[in-house]
Amino acid sequence: MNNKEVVLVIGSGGQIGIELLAALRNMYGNDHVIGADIRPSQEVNGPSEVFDVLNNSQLMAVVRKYNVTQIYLLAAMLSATGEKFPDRAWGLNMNSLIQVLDLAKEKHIYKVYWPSSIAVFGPTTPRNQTPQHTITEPTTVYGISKLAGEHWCNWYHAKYGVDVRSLRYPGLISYTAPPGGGTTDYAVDIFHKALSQNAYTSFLSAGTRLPMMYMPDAIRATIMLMQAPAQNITIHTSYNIASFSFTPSEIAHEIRQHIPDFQMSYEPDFRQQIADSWPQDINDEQARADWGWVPEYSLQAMVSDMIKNLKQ
Ligand code: VAH
Repeated sequence: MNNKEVVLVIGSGGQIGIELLAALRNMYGNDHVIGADIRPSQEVNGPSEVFDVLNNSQLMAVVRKYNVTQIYLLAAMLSATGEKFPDRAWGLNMNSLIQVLDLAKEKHIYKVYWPSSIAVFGPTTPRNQTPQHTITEPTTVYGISKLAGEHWCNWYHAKYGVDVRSLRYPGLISYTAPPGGGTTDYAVDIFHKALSQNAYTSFLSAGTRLPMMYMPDAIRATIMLMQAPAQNITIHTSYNIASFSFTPSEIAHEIRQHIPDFQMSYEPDFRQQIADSWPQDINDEQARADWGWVPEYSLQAMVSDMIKNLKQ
């Protein structure tokens, strides 16, 4: 491990950021990883900054203050919220990325991680075993911004040699952060409600199958990608990665193995249309071939771990 590495995690207070910050602090040492978010953080294991990633002078000041070498840019507005505030979603998701890519182009930093999403796919994309290269006609502002961002990453790599890497995360499930305005976040909220109320009303219909992943697998995939030798990276837009897919009725069945009298009901809302535009399962053979991706958690293991940790 190069002890001159200084990693800045922008969006360290979010669903991915909380866990990625902890994993990176374990890898590089607490003082070599700076947490940054627009809201103050409760996390005090290492240096942290509060600033708006869209304020370029503040971003530059933080990069200079700590001699940052890598940036993980996680700040984003997710799919459901983005449909309510399209201008803000586009502005945050796009301008933050361009500013960070420019820092790499100008050699202030040398490596960037930026998350994409299965939201780049749309209703015309093949829904099963969705390939790495396929039709991408997203129908949400969030998906449009993630698709545009992927092509910006590819352009900065081709034109300026910027080492920016990206994963198309499926719906992510974790117990360390509350649901955050995502269409897949029913799969997080369901655990909180099952334990507190023994019941949950799903905003997606019973048979809505979506690609999902347990956060520990997503964090491990992120670090595997960023640690891979640059010559192994053949995808400079964003890699498909997959773990398991399930429907609300299937996860309800798994929860009942732990909470037998758990009651599930269904009241689909505007998010049903978003979910119906996304794939049901993803082909991730390119990630497996290029940098050895293999998921570790099964649906059953995820449910068991979520309930165990939320009970604590
Ligand atoms: C969302 N959790 O629901 C995010 C994710 C695939 C979905 O990008 O918006």
